[in-house]
Amino acid sequence: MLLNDDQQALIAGARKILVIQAENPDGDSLGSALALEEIFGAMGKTVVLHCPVQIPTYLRHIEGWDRASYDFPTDADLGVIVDTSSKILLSKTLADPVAKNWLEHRPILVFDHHVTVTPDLPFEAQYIISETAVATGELIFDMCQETAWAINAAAATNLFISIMADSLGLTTTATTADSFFTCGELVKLGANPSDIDEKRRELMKKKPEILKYKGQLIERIEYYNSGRTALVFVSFEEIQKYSNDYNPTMLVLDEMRLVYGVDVAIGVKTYPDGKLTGKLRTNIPVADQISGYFGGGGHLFAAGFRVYEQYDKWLTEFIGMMEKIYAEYDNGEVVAIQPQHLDDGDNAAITIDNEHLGNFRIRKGGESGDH
Ligand SMILES: [Mn+2]
Repeated sequence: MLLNDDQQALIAGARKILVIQAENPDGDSLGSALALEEIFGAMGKTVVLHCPVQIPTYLRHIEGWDRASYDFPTDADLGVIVDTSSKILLSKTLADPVAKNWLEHRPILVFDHHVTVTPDLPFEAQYIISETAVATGELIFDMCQETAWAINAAAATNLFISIMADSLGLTTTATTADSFFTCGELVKLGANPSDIDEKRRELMKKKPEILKYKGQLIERIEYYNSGRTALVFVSFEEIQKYSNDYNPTMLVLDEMRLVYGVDVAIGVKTYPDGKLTGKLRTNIPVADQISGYFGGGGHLFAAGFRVYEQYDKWLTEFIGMMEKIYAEYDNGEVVAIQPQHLDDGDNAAITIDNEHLGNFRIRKGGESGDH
């Protein structure tokens, strides 16, 4: 059984349940939280959704995203954390003494999947972690099957969204036949894939001037390190002009990674106060290492940082550092675990062998980049 008798009794006996997402909300965590809102709600419970950060714009096609709130009500009698088992991703919530105290004194269930690091929440919690589910949404579906919890059309839609998000449309290596089966069942229960994708595409639409600007950015992409590094620079004037409509770097960054020979794509922005931010997408597992050098953080294939440095000076340092990183990578000196998905919202447990990082300055816990 996924949930033992005690855990089922905890849920059955709860009057009000607080569903908690970590500070890297993605389609899986949001879909799972909204699905639990429906599932527990149908059992007659009051369900409240907490997320310590704003739901990113790209997820706002998901109906109900705005119900995830910064608020941390303390009158719930059970907490359910979705899609994370690590304290680092709950640091914002834990920084609030009231929330921390609540978490330390209430029963907490954690629903998660594919965790390759040891769960380390600094309070008592019962972990229900699937080794096989491609998404927390798939685990929740399996729980529903076991416990005969009803899945209404809204819950089916949200679970479908969560599985599609983490499996990148059922294409990642962690996707199984069961993931496909689950999605089929969810469609039977009322998830409408074309309707879901139509809403997503509607949200992705851009103004004509943004597409024109994208063309300019593509023309300005620079290649360094024998074509292995693709870089695009965005000035503050452009940030002011366009970023309300679209994050300039995200217009081209993923496509820069899809160029023959490119291992590392970076978008760099500068600000009048001397701040410089870098957003990284890579094809080799070094993004975290690069951002770490500049005091940032992130994951193996997606990371970000911010520094206060003059652009030309920074660029020289960056290109030189990339030479070293490529040399080390080519020598097999970087040891990495394959992540389960690649977007910024990735909470896949990722480790890099620090012994092999050589002279690089690793300053963890910094900014994980702009959005
Ligand atoms: Mn997930």
